[in-house]
Amino acid sequence: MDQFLTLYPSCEPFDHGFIERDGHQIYYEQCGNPAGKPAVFLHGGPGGGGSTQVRRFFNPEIYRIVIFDQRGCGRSTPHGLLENNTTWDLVKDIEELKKMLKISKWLVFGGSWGSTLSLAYSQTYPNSVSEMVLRGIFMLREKELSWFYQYGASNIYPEAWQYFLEPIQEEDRGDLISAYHKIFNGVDEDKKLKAAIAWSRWEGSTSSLAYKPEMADSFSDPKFALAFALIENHYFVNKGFLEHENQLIESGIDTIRSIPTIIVQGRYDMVCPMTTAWELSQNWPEAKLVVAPSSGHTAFEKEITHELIKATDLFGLNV
Ligand code: STX
Repeated sequence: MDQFLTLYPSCEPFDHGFIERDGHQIYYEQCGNPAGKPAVFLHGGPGGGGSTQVRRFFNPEIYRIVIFDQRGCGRSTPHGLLENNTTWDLVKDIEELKKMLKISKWLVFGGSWGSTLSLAYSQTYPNSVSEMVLRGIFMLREKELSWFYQYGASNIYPEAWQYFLEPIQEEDRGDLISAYHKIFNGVDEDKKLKAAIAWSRWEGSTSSLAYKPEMADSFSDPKFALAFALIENHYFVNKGFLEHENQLIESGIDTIRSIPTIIVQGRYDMVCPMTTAWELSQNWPEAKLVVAPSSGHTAFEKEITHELIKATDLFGLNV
């Protein structure tokens, strides 16, 4: 590929605000064309928050872009709050936001945990979704959590892994998600913060195909790391609050089969290995799977950005 599509120019929100639910103030913003095609961006983690960069995956002349920070993270408050914070709470928030903005259907765009949430949302409210663009597919199944937090990715990034192991005592390393959970629910705030940074930095160190120190550093920011680590760990200990682990990838597919969907997956995604995207597409051949042949996890890999923008441009032709 010679010519890559790149991010659209930066744009400023024409509207922003908060919705209040169950003790959470949930931040949202709208950018682009107020009369354009509605799209909602679902960020990753869970606990990652939105950013000004993610607006740029959409043509601002075509799209009315809605971005919101999921409960407890980003600009939503209280920061890191885990009460009333489940997949199904977030699904309801999305639908509530859509109703409040008087949108009848929207394109749903989500990567990583955002892809999980996109499937949970679309399977709950199939009539609310016009199209989907999904990236770096993550279904929170045991084998996926174990690959990233116990044994797998550890073999590819041993030096980053060493740092991830550091806060956990030798005898507790047989179940690292639980060991971190104990620290996050303990009373030692200093230990909690150090562990949150180690947890978060692991993901920042493994998200791009070529290690980017600035990405590892940005994930180590204490405020970001605390919400990111606590919320991710809370969702993972609870297995995504799913009834069974194949709920979204198998039994739920019939509900959304006819929604036009493009799945973009990096071949060398170390956070969410390609098997999951492959299994999803085997169960859902109507969705188009696009493999970025030399990319890792993040949406900001050159090939992945290209494919995502190609997808939003294509769906942007649908009115
Ligand atoms: N978490 C994968 C995920 O959803 C296991 C994710 N990884 N990085 C992110 O999200 C952000 C870029 C949003 C921080």
